[in-house]
Order: sequence, then C-alpha cells, then structure tokens
Amino acid sequence: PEARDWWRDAVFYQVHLRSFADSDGDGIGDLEGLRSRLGYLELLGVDAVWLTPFYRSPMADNGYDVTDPRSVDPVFGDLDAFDAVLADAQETGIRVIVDVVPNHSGDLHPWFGEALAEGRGGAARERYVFRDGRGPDGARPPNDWQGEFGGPAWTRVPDGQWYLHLFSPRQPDLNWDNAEVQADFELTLRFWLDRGVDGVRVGTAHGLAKPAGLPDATDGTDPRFDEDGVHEIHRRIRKVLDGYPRTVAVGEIHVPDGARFARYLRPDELHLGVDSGLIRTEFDADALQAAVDESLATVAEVGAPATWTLGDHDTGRQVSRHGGGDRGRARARAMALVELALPGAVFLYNGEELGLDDVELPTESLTDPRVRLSGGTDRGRDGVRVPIPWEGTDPPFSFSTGETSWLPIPGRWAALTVEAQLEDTASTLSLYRQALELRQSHPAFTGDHVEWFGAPAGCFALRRHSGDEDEDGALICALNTSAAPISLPPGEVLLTSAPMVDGRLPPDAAAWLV
Ligand code: TEU
Repeated sequence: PEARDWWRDAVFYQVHLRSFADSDGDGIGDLEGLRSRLGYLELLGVDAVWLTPFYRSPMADNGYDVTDPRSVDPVFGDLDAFDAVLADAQETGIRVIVDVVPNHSGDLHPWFGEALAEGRGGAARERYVFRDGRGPDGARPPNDWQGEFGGPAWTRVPDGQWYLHLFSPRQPDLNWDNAEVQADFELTLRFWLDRGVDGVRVGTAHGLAKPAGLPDATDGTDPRFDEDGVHEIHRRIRKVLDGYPRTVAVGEIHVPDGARFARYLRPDELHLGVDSGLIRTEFDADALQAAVDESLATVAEVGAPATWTLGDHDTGRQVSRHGGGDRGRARARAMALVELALPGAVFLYNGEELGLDDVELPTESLTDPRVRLSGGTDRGRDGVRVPIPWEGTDPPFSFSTGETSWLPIPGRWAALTVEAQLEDTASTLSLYRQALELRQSHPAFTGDHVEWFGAPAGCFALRRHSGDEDEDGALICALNTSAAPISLPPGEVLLTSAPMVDGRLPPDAAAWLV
C-alpha cells in the first residue's frame, strides 16, 4: 500500500536564511552557509526545512517584497547555490519547501514600474489594485482599510490614483482577478517544483482575494482577508501541486475561527495550515488543553492533520513570551514536549531548539518596516530574527566568517551556542534532539487520537493513541503548569523537560511516558 503522506507528521524547521549561517563574511546568512550546516539539521533530526524568501528583493520587508520570484538575490547566492542546497538536503533525507508570496509583489517588480509609468486606465494597473480616491479631488483613500504594519493601506501616486497595500507601501497587492497575475504565479510554482522542491509555504494564504467594490471595514468585519474567492485560488494552486507527487502546500492562515480555518484545508485546497493556537495561549494547563482540542476538532472536520507551532519570524520567542530567564526557558522546553507529543505536523523556528530569547536591539539596528510605519511605537520583529550563535565565546559566534552580523548577537548567548549545547546533555538542544529522535522512532508516536485523563489542578495528562483496543502503543504527555511538583501517572518515563525532584515532576515542566 501507498506509504502515508510524509508531511502529515513531519517536523519542519524554518530556516530564516538571513539568520542561519553566513558563508561569505558579509554578516548575512546565505544558501552556501545553510549548505555547510545541513549536518546540524540532520543531527537535530528534522524532516524538512522551510526557507524564507531568498528571491531578488530590495529587502524592504525581509525579502517578502519580491522583485523577481524566480531568482535568487545575490546576497543569498545564485540558482546554482540553491540547487546545491536542495540536492544536498534531499541527499541527507531532508525535504525542502520554499516560501511563495502571492499576495503582493515588491515595489521594484517590473510590473509595478510599468503600472506607475503607464498611468491611469492602462492594462499594467490591472495587475495591481489601483483606484481613484474619495472626496474632492480624490484626496482621501478609496476606503478605510488599514495596513497590517500601521497607517492606511493605500498610497497615492503622482497622477492622483491610489494603490492598495495590505502590508508596507513597498508591497503593492496583486489583483488576483487578473489572468496575468494568475498565470505568472503558476509559472513561479512550476519553476521551483520543476527544480525539485518538496513543496511551498504560501504566505498570507487568507489574503489574495479582495471583495468586489472594496467596501469599508464596518464594525466586526475585516473585508481585507478571508474572502470567499480565495478558495478558488487555493484550488488552482493545489491542481498544480497535484502534478508533482509527494509535494505539499502549507498555508499561513490567520482567520477568526476554526470553521473558517478548516475551509482552507479541504481536500482540494492546502495540505496543511499552520495553527498559531499554541502561540496565543498562556502557560496554563486548562487553556492549553482547550486550544489543543479546538485545533484537533478544526482539522478533523476536513481530514487534514493538525499543524503545530510555537513561533516563527513574526512572533515573539517562547522563552520571552513566558517571562524570560530560567522560568521562561523551562516553560518553553515544556511546551516543546507538548507540541512534539501531538499528532500532526510541527513547525520549529530558527534557533528555537537552542532556547533563544527575544533580543532588545538598538533602534539603529532595526530593519522591520513596522517600526517606521507605526511611528516607532512598535519595535517590530527584528528581535526574533537575531542570527544563530554557532561556536566560540564571542559574537558573532561563527555565524559569519566576518566580524559582524546583520543584527548584533548578544554576548550572553555564549552559553547558548550550538557547540556548548551539543556537549551538554541537559541543554535545550539536547532535549529537542532526544524528543525528535523518540518522535521519529518510538511506536508510541503513531496514534492519531488524543484523550485527556484526570490530573491535579493546573496540570494535564494527555494520551495519544491509535484508537485500537491494543493500548500498548499509547504515549502519555504530562504537563505541570501549577506551582507544586506532581506525581506522574504510572509508566516508563521516556523524557522530561526538567529533572525530576524526589520522583515528581516539578512546576513548569512536561514529561513523556509510555
Ligand atoms: O505574513 C503575513 C501575515 O499574515 C501577518 O500575520 C504578519 O505576520 C503580521 O502582520 C506581521 O506584522 C507574511 C510574512 O510571514 C511576514 O514576515 C511578512 O512581513 C508579511 O507576510 C508581508 O509579506
């Protein structure tokens, strides 16, 4: 029989390429740097990597402002370097998916130049969303939409028209009703799939389609996202992927509720949708149990696997979100065991396995457009994008062959380098390695069912099993979010996120048992 689809329970590792490893000394991570460190990802034990955008771009939004989606920006290497990473990764048994950005182009994309040059009413403007403004002389934006990074979602061009950008003004939204936009995106998909990638991450998968007439956002509605028309686009994307066996499309989906989310994962749409439920939930057993149940119920509706994550390049790191310091790290480690115990796919983020925390950066280092567009009230996302500390005692910790890194690495990360953590069996890296190894090889990690059983207040115990009466294969994950140590249920302890104290699981810790 056909083997189970690899992506249904794969552990993906998000390589934030700029921040992973730099081979040429310019302080910016690149493809050759990644290639030289593939052995690390093999040692860690991940199944696949997701590469953040590496296409030609002025980097006004970290490469999500794409000038040419079928190219490699020279700062990251070239197409040969990409092919070499892909070949070596796949040779090692690591699959590769690339980040595609269908909602918008960058402002340096030749299409946008044509749209500006051609003027109002021309076909080049049809590829984007140009409109006349409201009020006398059209001096007010066409509607009241705000951009995700702050400020209006519209910018006026010299001839008086306005163009839509749900993100920064340097990221004009594409018009997905336009045949050329559709055809060009298909070309991009095929370009990377023909090179042999194992799939795509579809950014802003809930964007793309815009409602007819571009109505104002009245109370309680957000017409910018989750338009019904978007599903036809996902069906077209899926048709393309279906021509390439064993590939996967993973959506970044932000919608208000599970029912809306599930629609993106219908059998002819995206394979996976990254679920930010665990990121949004506080460190509390009841709340976490409810979040897990909700996620499982959501995907069960459409027969898709759940897809868990504790963070990405847009969200604060777990260690900091849980208060930082030893306690924050203990909680982050506990959450890793919770996430990796669950059925479904998992997305790990660049450096999460090292227990890295958010870095407070000097203002002059900040590159995120959110900083400027919020008028400085928002410090942006650079603090979660600080490069990996690899080796040695001083920044840049062998991240770069040069002296510096594009964002400064704090000296306090000397204790968190890959080198230091590989040698320490109690390190966060060692915990992740052991967890991934068990998840990969132990039969208890195959069941698709989750049930909960009695646990003291502030704790949960979940049982993952196959649904068969033969219960030998079950895994138990216990989590202690209370202030007191707890006794574990009977069983053989496979792994704990913190040392047991007098035979009991301490607060801020999780354990796996069979
Ligand atoms: O994110 C798009 C997205 O849907 C938002 O949740 C976004 O993360 C949030 O508004 C951040 O302020 C994708 C990328 O992940 C993100 O890094 C890009 O900035 C964004 O698209 C625009 O291209």
